[in-house]
Amino acid sequence: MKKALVTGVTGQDGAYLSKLLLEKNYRVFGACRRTSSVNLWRMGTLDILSHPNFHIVDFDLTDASGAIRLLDRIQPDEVYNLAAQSFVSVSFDQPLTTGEITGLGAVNLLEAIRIVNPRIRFYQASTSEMFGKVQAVPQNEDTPFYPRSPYGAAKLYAHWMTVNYRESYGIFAASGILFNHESPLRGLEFVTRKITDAVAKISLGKLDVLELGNLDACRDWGYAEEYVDGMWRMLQTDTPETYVLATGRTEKVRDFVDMAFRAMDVELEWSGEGQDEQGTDSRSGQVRVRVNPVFYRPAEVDLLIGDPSKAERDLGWKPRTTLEELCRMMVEADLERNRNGFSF
Ligand code: NDP
Ligand code: GDR
Repeated sequence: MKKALVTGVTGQDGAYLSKLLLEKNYRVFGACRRTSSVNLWRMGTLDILSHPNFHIVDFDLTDASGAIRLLDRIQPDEVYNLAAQSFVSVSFDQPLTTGEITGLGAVNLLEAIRIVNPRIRFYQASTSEMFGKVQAVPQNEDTPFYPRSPYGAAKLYAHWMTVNYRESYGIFAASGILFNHESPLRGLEFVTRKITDAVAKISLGKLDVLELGNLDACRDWGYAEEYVDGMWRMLQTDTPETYVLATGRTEKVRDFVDMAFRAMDVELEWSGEGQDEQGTDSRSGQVRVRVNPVFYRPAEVDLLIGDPSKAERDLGWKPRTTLEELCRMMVEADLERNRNGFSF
């Protein structure tokens, strides 16, 4: 039976990946950092907490000696590093913490692998945020990087260190440059889930207006459950490489807002521009969406659209769920949660 260590297991991807690995008959060690409140709801939703092959282990990514001891104790075949301070907005307020966790944290694991057992395979959760300011469209594995946030810069450091450990020490270290991927398990701070949760609340009469920042940013949004399968595939090849996972379709934040309201049979009419823009329910005349400059970032990534053809060719990986299907799935999950009186 193969053993995998998954960092960031309390997050969206960690939960989906653990479920996938358990289905593939792995023994899965989910690494959690110590917090004062329990944060196991995603694993609970996917019903993996009581699985006999699933084990929660204590680990903070910033703890270098803890990484060595953990790998020595578990002796995993594969390590998936999904832990990060992953919210771009917060990285502007906490650049040093973000650098320590999101950047240096990956090197703690790479070093531990080098010291404990260089045959352990390593996956690094890299990101389209590394492309940042548009250098080419669509973006692929050869597109130059230009990160636009402390988060993007920290991830770029971790990405290059992954490549470096691959080339310097022959470690099987793969880097997945994943474009935005969403699901009903997405954190409420990210824009898609913020929108679908608000749309559910508005339709249940629990909220009047949704406030957002830049509506013109374009993102390539896919379905998280499909993307974790791509991560696994990257560690099953003969040679470690860098792969882009994306859908190849880009939409504006405003278009996702329209899509989510349409899932509730509400058509929005847009008026105004920039910070004065608002969306009105065409039937009731009520303002439902308003721009609030507080949600703008010091520097924005304007246009992300990925070219996943290398992953398609080498890994047989392909996105299947359309953005409309994904958006509807998220709205329906949020309706259900809000009807039951809670949303995480
Ligand atoms: P989440 O924000 O949902 O999860 C992040 C995870 O990292 C949480 O489990 C969190 O734990 C953990 N974490 C944070 N700091 C530490 C630390 N010091 N020690 C140990 N664990 C820590 O992210 P996603 O699941 O969406 O993303 C997974 C990874 O993929 C991240 O690295 C992200 O940056 C990257 N990525 C995500 C994309 C996306 O669209 N979702 C796209 C490209 C890359 P806790 O619950 O304790 O906070
Ligand atoms: P992103 O995701 O920064 O792409 O990073 P997020 O959903 O936070 O933002 C996407 C775009 O929406 C714009 N936006 C808003 N964003 C948020 N969060 N809240 C708002 O109110 C709002 N209004 C407009 C943003 O400005 C941005 O342009 C995500 C994370 O998962 C990263 O960890 C990951 O690496 C990348 O995706 C790929």
